[in-house]
Amino acid sequence: MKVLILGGDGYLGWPTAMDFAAAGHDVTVADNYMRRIIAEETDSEALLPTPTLTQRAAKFKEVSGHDIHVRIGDLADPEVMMSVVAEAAPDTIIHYAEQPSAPYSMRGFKEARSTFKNNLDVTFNLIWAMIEHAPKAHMVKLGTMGEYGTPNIDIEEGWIDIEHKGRTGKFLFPRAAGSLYHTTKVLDTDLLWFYVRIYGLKVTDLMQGPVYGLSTDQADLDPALVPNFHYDDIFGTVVNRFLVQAVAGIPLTVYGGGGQTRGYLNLRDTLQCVMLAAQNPAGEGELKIFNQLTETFSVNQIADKVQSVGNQKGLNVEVKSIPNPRKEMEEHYYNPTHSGLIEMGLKPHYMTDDVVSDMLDRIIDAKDRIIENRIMPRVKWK
Ligand code: USQ
Repeated sequence: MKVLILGGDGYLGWPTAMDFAAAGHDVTVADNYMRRIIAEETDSEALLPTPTLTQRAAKFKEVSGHDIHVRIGDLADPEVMMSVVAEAAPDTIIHYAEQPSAPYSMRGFKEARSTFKNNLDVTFNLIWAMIEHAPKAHMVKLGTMGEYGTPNIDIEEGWIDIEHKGRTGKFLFPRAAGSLYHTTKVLDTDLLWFYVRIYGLKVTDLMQGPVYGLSTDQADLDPALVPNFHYDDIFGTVVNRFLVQAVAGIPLTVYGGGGQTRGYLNLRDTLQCVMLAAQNPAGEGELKIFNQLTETFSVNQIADKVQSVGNQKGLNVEVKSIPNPRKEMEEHYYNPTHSGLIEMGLKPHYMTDDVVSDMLDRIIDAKDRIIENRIMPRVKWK
């Protein structure tokens, strides 16, 4: 396949690029370094050094023999998007090119506006670039489980059959996101569904939960290929944050009651899911939706797991509830269906003690790089 990866510099984008290239696909990545710029502005740089995309692609070629073509440009600019899609002439387009931080999107007007503009503009430009230059291509779009929020009913995979006054119909599952970032993904889904219905585009929308991990087959080939591993309050996801806190000797920052439950997955499983989605494309005029997670945990369960494995390694891990900076339910029902990707062949890597222990070992090696004032939450939901 000719594969174009938008947002190829990200935590997921870069490992995905290596994974597809290693599998023999012809890979182009595009990115405007928005995350790097925000990380610098907010003092939220990743734990381990991440060379530029061009440098990482050169290192990957050296150690694996595979090429990754790099385009640096702002995909929110329609001309850039049109030229990237026209030149790459892709069979598959993987769309990660969004501002992914919920806290950043809630920081103030400037941050909300830039998240809204970037995320919606990139999706809209991509839709039109496909219509004009790649109408037969399949888009694999990264959505989020956060689109659904935490409803008091089971969460289906994207669609729900509703019976109303004796008649039935199939609709997008109701969405109620908890941050502006998550809301941009709800809007993306509606936009995609419109263009799928009316223009016959082929789209798979992957509703993914929080990801953890820093190891993949390709990333492990050289330290320069490591994914951007964030532990700060802006880009760090909860499991990665707790691992770093355990190593730094900072009590694990459980927000509020800690009953907040989400569907988690290992970075290795993100790669499998995206590959499976690419290999099983949606048909013309079809919007396929999968819930991309492998197991559900509450924040307290994650804290207990990191504490228990950390203590076995002599880290003396403490857990401390702090006031919740977010507006979210701290006790709630949560039961998402997630059988679609398993049926396509996903073989999950669960969060076992060994997996947690290996991640802690990697972080212990980088302990000197941890900057403690990046850990406490700096953004409150107003
Ligand atoms: N949390 C804590 N302590 C922390 C950090 C987070 O208790 O130190 C809690 C949060 O309040 C939340 C849960 O952990 O209830 C998950 O938070 P998170 O920061 O790991 O994840 P979130 O902000 O929801 O966003 C992340 C990614 C986002 C992706 C999303 C999937 O940044 O790009 O879309 O996970 S999901 O959460 O399913 O919407």
